[in-house]
Amino acid sequence: MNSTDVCILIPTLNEAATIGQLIKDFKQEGFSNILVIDGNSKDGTGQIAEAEGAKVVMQTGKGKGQAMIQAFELIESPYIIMVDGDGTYLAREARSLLRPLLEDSADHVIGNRLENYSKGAFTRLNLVGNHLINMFFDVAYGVKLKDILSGYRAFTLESVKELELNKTGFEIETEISVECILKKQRVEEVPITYLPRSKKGATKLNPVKDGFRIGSTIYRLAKMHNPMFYFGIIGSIFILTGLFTGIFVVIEWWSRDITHNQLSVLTTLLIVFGLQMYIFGLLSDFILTLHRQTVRLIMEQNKQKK
Ligand SMILES: Nc1nc2c(ncn2[C@@H]2O[C@H](COP(=O)(O)OP(=O)(O)OP(=O)(O)O)[C@@H](O)[C@H]2O)c(=O)[nH]1
Ligand SMILES: [Mg+2]
Repeated sequence: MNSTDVCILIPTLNEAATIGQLIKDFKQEGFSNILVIDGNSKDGTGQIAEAEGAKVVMQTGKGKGQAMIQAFELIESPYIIMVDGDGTYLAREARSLLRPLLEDSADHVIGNRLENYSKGAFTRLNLVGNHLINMFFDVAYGVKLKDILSGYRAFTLESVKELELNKTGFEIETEISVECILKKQRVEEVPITYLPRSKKGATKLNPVKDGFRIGSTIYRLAKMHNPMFYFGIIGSIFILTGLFTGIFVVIEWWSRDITHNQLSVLTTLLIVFGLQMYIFGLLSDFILTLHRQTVRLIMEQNKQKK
């Protein structure tokens, strides 16, 4: 592999404090093909990156996700390393991310931050949020990944072209991880160092708002992969509410001889609707299994023809 076969892709929004050094570090590691996709930074990030020899493209829309999607359209190099511009990841670890791709044991490599992070790199809220999101992802997709939100990744151009990406904000890493699973790509995780953000550059991530968006992305995308999980959650909410009102109705009738007619009807509706959601889930699961079997058969037949 020639080092220009690897495109270092850096999304930036006001990262003047760190971008220059980051580009220098990657160049020192032998990577000269560097693409900065900038969100119209106001602090001179683009100029610094250009002066350091990176190709700088201004994003046409808003958000990290939109920037990444736009950049994937522009890249022609067979390997891509995606890294944040805030200096929290180390250029010298790039080769360990590339290794599984070069050995052809993976299509997509995630740098796992959660095994070796520096003190202060995660706030307590971010750390708990990351663990919860990884657990939720495991339940929804049945795949144990340790750090689906990592911003340091390596993948082949071929694999990223396969992904259908639409998320414009910080949900992009989640969507990439989900799409890799749906497209049956080989995903590997490699432990990396994670450093605290420079005090000079402010975070663009709102842990509560973006955390919620990420959680809901995992949930909504699960509809096509694990419908029982998707409909089961809605069903459970209705059944639990129904049980709650139902228990209240029974207690009132038993202890005070009061009959709540309206609440009894509501209880029945809630439980019936909840059970229906479970049935939807089961049926969708059944349809999906049949669909997967059909796709597998078609693929096998196509292979035999070749
Ligand atoms: N082009 C572009 N880049 C963005 C945008 N928002 C964030 N970024 C960049 O995406 C990278 C990740 O953003 P961060 O704010 O560091 O988010 P984070 O790493 O999840 O959060 P921290 O732990 O606070 O660093 C950084 O390099 C940002 O400059 C955007 O709207 N457009
Ligand atoms: Mg960051």
